[in-house]
Amino acid sequence: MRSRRDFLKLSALLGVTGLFKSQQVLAAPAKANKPVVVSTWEHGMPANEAAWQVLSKGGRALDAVEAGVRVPEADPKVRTVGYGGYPDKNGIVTLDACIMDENMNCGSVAFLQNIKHPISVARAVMEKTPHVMLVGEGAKQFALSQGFVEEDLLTAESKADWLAWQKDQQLQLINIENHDTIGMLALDANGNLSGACTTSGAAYKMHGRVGDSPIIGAGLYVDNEVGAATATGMGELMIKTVGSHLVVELMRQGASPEQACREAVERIARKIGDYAAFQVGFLALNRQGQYGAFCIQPGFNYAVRQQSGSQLIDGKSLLGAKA
Ligand code: SD4
Repeated sequence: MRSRRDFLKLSALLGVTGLFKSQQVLAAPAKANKPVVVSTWEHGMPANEAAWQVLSKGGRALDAVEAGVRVPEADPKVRTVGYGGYPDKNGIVTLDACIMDENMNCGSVAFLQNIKHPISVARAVMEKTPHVMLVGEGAKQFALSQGFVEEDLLTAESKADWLAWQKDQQLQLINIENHDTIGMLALDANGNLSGACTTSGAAYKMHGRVGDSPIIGAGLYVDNEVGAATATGMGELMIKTVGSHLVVELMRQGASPEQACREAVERIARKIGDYAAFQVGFLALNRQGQYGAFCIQPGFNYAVRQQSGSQLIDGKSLLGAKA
């Protein structure tokens, strides 16, 4: 067995004691801004309030993000999350969601139909199965076995829009007029991070299409030593760049949340030729409770709730005046 002296000698040889120290600073910030919750788009405002109910009482970030994103999931006026979300090209609402906690536990559902709260099914996958991801009919069967009920999620408004769209069958690409996924990140009073992401995906997508939102690393990533990130917009671009994981790794290397989001957007712009035709927005929160965002097109905003109150902030963008 190695003695403490051997360990110290080895550490000195490798020059790693400094590294350990800097990781400790990241893992246990003395004066973090906590609790705090951030989420994508204007519908993040009421969602954050639900999360704040948990966080302000000293509750766990995981419970906060689940409670938060359930608000737009249940709101038929939010047309790209949960109940009332735009259907796919066949007129079927299919939902994607994932959740991740401070211990690297995560759960995900994709292509889920007729269940209003995919985020809670994702949490059940995380907590009650040995798996990370369930899809389609299997995910639904699992949800039913857990007491979730089957519901029709296609509202009269979404059905009418789909029927109108069917006349010209123009595939809607995700741009600034057509997006709304909610990604939410929270840091609780104990200094722990969690995140959740839930969506009905791209409107009138191909039947069976799954975006980034249920893919751990693409639509959401949490590393309690560093920070958390989530994404909204054209999911194919986030999958190709494993965008949310990239943002967290950039923060690990010292980037601020906004710098990390910007670098991830610039990576997309460097690698993907037609990036300017799409919207992508990243939102990040680090272990110190600092947050930031960056997107391709102007128009992306995010909601913040902390002790000092709530705010809706315009994200800086690559193609906008604020870049
Ligand atoms: C997707 N990223 O399915 C989702 C859609 C989205 O804001 O974010 N809309 O590609």
